[in-house]
Amino acid sequence: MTWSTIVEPNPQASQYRTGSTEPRKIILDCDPGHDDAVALLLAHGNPNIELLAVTTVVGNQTLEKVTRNALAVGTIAGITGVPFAAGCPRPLVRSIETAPDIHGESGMDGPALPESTIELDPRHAVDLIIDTVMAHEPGTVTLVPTAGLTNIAMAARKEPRIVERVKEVVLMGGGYHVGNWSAVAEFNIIIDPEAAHIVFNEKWPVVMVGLDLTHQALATPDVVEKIAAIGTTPARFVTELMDFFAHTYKDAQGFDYPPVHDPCAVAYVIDPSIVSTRKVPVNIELQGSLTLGMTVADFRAPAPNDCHTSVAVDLDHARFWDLVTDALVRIGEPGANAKADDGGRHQGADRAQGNASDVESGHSAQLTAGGVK
Ligand SMILES: [Ca+2]
Repeated sequence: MTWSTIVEPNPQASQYRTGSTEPRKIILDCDPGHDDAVALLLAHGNPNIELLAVTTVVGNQTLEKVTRNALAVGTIAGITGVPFAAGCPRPLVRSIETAPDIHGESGMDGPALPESTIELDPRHAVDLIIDTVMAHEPGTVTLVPTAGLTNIAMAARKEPRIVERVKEVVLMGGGYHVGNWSAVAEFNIIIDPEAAHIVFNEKWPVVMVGLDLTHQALATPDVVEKIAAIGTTPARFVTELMDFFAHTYKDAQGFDYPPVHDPCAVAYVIDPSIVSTRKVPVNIELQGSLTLGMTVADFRAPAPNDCHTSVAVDLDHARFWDLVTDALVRIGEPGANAKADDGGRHQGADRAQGNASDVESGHSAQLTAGGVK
């Protein structure tokens, strides 16, 4: 990998999805969260995604903390004109369960976080989701939940018409052969299994980007080096996130390199050839004393014709990380919107500042290595 391929937008990563030149409209429902932060940066920085809204829900940490973190990431990325709204402060039925062993007490420990320059939308996230879906043409909005499914389930119950209007739900959660919060259950599902049950049983297309897939999305040293070489504030933020994430994943789950789950769902929306899937019925275990929250996938026979669920199987690791680095290059140095607590800006960040306006004006394809070299 040469230096120029590190810092130039990757042409392959920028290819539009087959058969469509329109960016995919998404709502990112998240609980930042180290990997949620990368998902948000990928969604913002990729030209094939139109980010309609960012909503938060209790998960990795309390609603208050993950909402603050989401606003901080949006500030670092220089996101403007996208509503951010806070949603449900607890699961539908269960008590709150957070993940400080993985994400720290703040929910996004590691980097210093800036004061947010983004004002929170006054609407509840559930209402923002409903308003956004209903305001767009049917079949044009994709929901991308990367957290517990409380907000999405509530939205489907409050306004059932969204179910037939949503293009698909591409969620990070579950796993058909592996768990992480129990032997068979994944965190986002087990923290609110009733909500997951609602989401998986509504008849919208559901793509489950689970641990089987996301455990392939390891932030290996070569990946982190490429991101560090970009030299901007957002890129440095990601390397600091990955540094913390690597330590907790090593200590808590024995990973040599951390799996960066959430951006895999965004990557699927950008280019499904990076994330292969298989159609299979999936349902959520709600009664099992050992298996609560298990995403039970029935692989016994060819999927029935009315099967509306599929699971992610294989990740193209290189192209996935190319998408992430490409998005960071395009984001460039948001400048005034990213005053980090440390007060000091990386030299490369200053040199990259010219790129941000190109991205804003939609001419991101003109970005060259000169901006950051
Ligand atoms: Ca998450």
